[in-house]
Amino acid sequence: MRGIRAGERAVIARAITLVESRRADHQRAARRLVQDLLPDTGKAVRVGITGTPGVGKSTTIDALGSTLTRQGRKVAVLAVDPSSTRTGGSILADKTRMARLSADPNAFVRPSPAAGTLGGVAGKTRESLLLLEAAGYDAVLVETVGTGQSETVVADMTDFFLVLMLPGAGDELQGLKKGVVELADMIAINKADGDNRARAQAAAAEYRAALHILGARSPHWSPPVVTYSALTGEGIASLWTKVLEHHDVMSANGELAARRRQQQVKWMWAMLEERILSRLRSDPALRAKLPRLEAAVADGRMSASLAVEELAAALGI
Ligand SMILES: Nc1nc2c(ncn2[C@@H]2O[C@H](COP(=O)(O)OP(=O)(O)OP(=O)(O)O)[C@@H](O)[C@H]2O)c(=O)[nH]1
Ligand SMILES: [Mg+2]
Repeated sequence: MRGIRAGERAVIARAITLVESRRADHQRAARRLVQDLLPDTGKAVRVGITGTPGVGKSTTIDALGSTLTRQGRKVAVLAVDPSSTRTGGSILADKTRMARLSADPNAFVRPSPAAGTLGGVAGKTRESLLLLEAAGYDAVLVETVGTGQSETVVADMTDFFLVLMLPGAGDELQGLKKGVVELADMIAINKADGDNRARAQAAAAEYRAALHILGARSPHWSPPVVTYSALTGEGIASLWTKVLEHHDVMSANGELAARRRQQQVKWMWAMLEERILSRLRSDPALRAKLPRLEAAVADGRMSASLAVEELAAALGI
């Protein structure tokens, strides 16, 4: 615990490995560790970053993170990607895409926990986030691929949700359809360089109009739409200015604290539901009845509600 508070990287890495382990004794130890460190958590700015593959998430995090460490801040990068595997080529690619940050002593880059359920992966990422806060990281950036559900779980563990977009037609509506824009605290259009500048501006105007129609999520914050280039670094610093502006406003009016409280309780319920569900699925009384009832419901011989009634009676609930 002392090693974590002192920010020793090797100790932090080992603690995260403990959090990610599936072994029961490791999980017990991890729970104790997180609980003990809880008073030291909560001090980082937590930022979720999403966008379709190739939008430039890794390049953006590398550029943004390096800007922050140059200012003397400590930056941690986590990821939520339930499809990833630890040995996969994508992580190797990410390390090279985040070349500067990976070699930066004031940055800590951790790939997504190995494949599992989205809930499981997200839970581990949350606990790693708390460890990194206790270790003194000022900013935690959580990256996720743009695949619907994982965006919601990352929005639910961060203070600020940054949605990256590409300049170009069609892309705009795609984002709107997925409902991601409704989660956004800011939309940033990347690759606004070279020939893309004008198209990026046009896309920004479209998003501004769309956001205007959607209405703001908070009475105190209208999500800005900005353009930047992760490649040249133009506009990178002002991305962070917006994040801090949001942090100041939301801290002052109490919304940040309220959001975190809600997130914590929601997380508790999500874990409880997952636990109860897995207990239910392995219940012998349920397993004995399930094949027959499932077949009857599938064939249309039995109504779903009657089947549930019979299962619930067998379980005594
Ligand atoms: N022109 C230009 N290219 C960029 C910019 N940012 C990223 N790229 C390029 O876009 C490609 C994808 O960038 P990544 O950072 O790997 O994108 P990603 O969103 O992390 O992609 P996945 O991890 O596959 O989801 C790379 O070839 C980058 O060099 C930019 O601002 N301008
Ligand atoms: Mg990437």
